[in-house]
Amino acid sequence: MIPLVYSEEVAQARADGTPVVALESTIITHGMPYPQNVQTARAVEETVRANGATPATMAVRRGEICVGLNDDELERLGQIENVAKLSRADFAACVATGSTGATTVAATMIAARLAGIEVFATGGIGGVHRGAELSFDISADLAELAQTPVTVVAAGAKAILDLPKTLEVLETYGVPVIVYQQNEFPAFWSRSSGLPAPIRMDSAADIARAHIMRADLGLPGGQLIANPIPAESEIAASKLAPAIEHAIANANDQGIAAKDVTPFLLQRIYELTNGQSLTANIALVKNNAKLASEIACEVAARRAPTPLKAPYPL
Ligand code: PSU
Ligand code: MN
Repeated sequence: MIPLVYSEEVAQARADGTPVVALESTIITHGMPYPQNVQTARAVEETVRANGATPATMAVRRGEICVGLNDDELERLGQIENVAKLSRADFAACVATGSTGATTVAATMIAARLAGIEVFATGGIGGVHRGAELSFDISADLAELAQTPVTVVAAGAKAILDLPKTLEVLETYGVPVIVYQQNEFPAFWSRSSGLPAPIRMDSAADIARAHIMRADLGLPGGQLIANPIPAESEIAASKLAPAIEHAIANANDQGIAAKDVTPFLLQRIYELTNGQSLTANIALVKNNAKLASEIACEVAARRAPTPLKAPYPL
């Protein structure tokens, strides 16, 4: 038996057949400081509701896979320290031993598939780290996108990563990388990366159609939707470059490795930019939640033909 536990509002949405958008929890526990992490998580959930879908923040709590967290649970998750960061490799072990953990993009996709949720919003995905030719540090998020049928909306990938290599690996794995409404792959805090969009789409309806066609064709895996940060919130890549270099040098000096790398770099960049990186991060996550909700509505409309409402035409 799979120990899935639904929040009240997600259970209701499922009963009603209305769209649900998955949200991850590692961004709360390892991606942002308290209390902004909890405030952001709540604001993102509100954005999903305001755009016609129901939010399902995923986590594992004492061996239960939570599909949706209530307000108290979000608050507690945001406050606890040293909570595990779960990816594909440690997800089953955490559930089996009755432990607690926050879900990364990879683990959230796994939980979403189990719960029948097809669309997921986050900030940025994990990818190929700089120097991966020596460290072999490539996020399990990429392999997950290759095999789990969930459409993930992110603001591209962070410039802490090697973006050209990240796109190469996604292409090798056959993951569609669809950039929303521009011709350039976005770089998280900035709208431009200098890299061309592998695919461009301009509407949530087109993205939903591609998601459904992929399943119909029997192609495994999901889609990565790269949604540029709103122009008024972006930070120029050149402005962030020194902080990124500095953070990566610190990580190397301190021998930070494996799953500690991404949280360490995010925290260092937050400190080095005096919190500016966080303001942009919050804006882009909300922006992604809006697009994901629109896509989820379009997918739902195509999956279940709307029954005729009374009075029926004669
Ligand atoms: N990138 C961000 N913010 C984040 C993460 C990545 O801009 O919070 C988190 C996500 O949960 C992502 C994970 O799935 O880090 C990737 O970690 P790793 O590189 O160890 O796979
Ligand atoms: Mn890694």
